[in-house]
Amino acid sequence: MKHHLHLEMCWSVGLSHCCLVLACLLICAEAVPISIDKTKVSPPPEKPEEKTQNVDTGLHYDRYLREVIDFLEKDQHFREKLHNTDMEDIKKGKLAKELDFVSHNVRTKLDELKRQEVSRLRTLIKAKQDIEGGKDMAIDHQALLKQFEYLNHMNPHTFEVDDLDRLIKSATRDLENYDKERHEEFKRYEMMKEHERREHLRTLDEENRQKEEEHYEELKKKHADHPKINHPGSQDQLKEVWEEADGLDPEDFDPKTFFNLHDTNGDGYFDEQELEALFTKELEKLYDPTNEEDDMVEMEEERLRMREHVMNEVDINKDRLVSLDEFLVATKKKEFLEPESWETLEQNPAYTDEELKEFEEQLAKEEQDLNQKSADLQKQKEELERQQEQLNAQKLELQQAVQHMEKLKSQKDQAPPEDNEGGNAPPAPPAGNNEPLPPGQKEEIQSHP
Ligand SMILES: [Ca+2]
Ligand SMILES: [Ca+2]
Repeated sequence: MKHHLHLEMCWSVGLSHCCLVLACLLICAEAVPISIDKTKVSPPPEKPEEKTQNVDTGLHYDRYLREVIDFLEKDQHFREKLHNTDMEDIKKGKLAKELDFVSHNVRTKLDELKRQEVSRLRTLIKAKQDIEGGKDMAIDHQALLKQFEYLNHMNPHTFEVDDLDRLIKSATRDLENYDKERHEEFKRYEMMKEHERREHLRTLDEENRQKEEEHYEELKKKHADHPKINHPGSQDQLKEVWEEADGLDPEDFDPKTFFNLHDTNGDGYFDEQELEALFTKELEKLYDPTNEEDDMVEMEEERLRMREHVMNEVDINKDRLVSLDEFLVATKKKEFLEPESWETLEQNPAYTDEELKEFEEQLAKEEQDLNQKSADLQKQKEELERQQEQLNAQKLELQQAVQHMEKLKSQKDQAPPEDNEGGNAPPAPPAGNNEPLPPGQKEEIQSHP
């Protein structure tokens, strides 16, 4: 859940970036009608000053953007907007706001596009390594150019290592920030959890508070009681995966075979997901979703910690991928063969007392602001009620006046005829059922036996 939320958050940041680029592109293509085939939206014409401006803005977005536009065009609401929006509105960013209305289905597809973008960046890394490894001749430049055609306006003939470096750097920076945000989010999650626990304790009487505290300590103990956790990325840990997940004989353990088995997409690298998948066995020793004491949000944080630790140790060139060479080098190190014990999440508190204090103060301040707002609203409400009362009083007065007038009128109507002496008013009709029948009828009834 948390994880999902976070993805959405990241996505919306990415999306707004896209919108900016989208708006820029559309502005640059001002002479072209909006309803043109979007595959023909080409990067802005090459101008010397633009070339330098473009250097650091992450060119991979151009292609990504084109696909995003294609998908957005499939969304009924957005398509209508796109065709009915004029240039001024686009410049003012009104179109960007419409993205909030893009249907969920389209967003999921956009998430998929984002993943594809990451995969394309992986290809770039490989191309760069091939060039550096002197395998330049083996690269099919035309095929690569086709896949990364957005590079064309920058360098029409070949990929230079510099071009690739820039793209790789921007991608790894994004991913690093993503990890950092996840840690921050987790920290806030843990502080909120502790805060709520303390708040709950405050509502209890002495006896229940003690019971609750004992229960809490018990759960902590229960959670801490687990089979030995292998050091992530160590021989012991990988051997356990080899034996239990792969069903192979531990005697036959071979790093190269292991690498190929778990390079699930077969691209010759362990990426972050492939590494994280290796820790599932260890994490199952620590976390069971059916246990009250095991928090699955914490499990995912532990998985992230493990992956970061291994990446840090093994990824020598810091491209966030583990090549077979890097992996084999790591398997010869002392840390692989005789690792220290792994300190789990609980042994490394997510926050300090000071940070918790600050967090709680911030919460208190927010609550105070809310209370202030609520007090203001209460005042407004009271004022409205007062006005309402006044209105009601006026209404009552009016009703009474009307009643009074009606009473006067009916008194006037029921007044005796002599009061009308000399007037033109017709005589009042006789009351009751004594109204005389028309002469003919009267006689008919009377003549009846
Ligand atoms: Ca792989
Ligand atoms: Ca690497």
